[in-house]
Amino acid sequence: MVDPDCLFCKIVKGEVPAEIVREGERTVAFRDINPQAPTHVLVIPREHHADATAAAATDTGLLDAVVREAHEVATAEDVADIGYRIVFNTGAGAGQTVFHLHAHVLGGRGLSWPPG
Ligand code: DGP
Repeated sequence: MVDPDCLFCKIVKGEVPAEIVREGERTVAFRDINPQAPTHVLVIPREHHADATAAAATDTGLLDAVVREAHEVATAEDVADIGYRIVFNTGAGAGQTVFHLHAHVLGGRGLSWPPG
């Protein structure tokens, strides 16, 4: 499914430009427009799902594909060995602003815990 009004669906279709780092059968990975770490890549499914909860309810294999791709991105960016973070902001209360499922892949600097 595609939502014609969704920003990330438009990136998948090439209607909105993005710095794409990897493309797979089910996923697209591109650099975040407002990076919070030296590596800050978003991994999204080609299909539109509002968030992780929605994706899990309809297609659990999709979350697996997104997480595996996030790891591939971290490896390609050379941050997998030192440690990186995969974040799914899920819901406005958790800071989600774009309602197309996306994994933030963050690395290349020390990452403190707990997150804000
Ligand atoms: P979240 O707050 O978890 O929904 O993260 C959305 C992220 O999407 C945020 O870190 C900024 C990024 N973003 C928003 N608009 C664009 C865009 O047009 N292009 C790219 N590359 N990233 C975007």
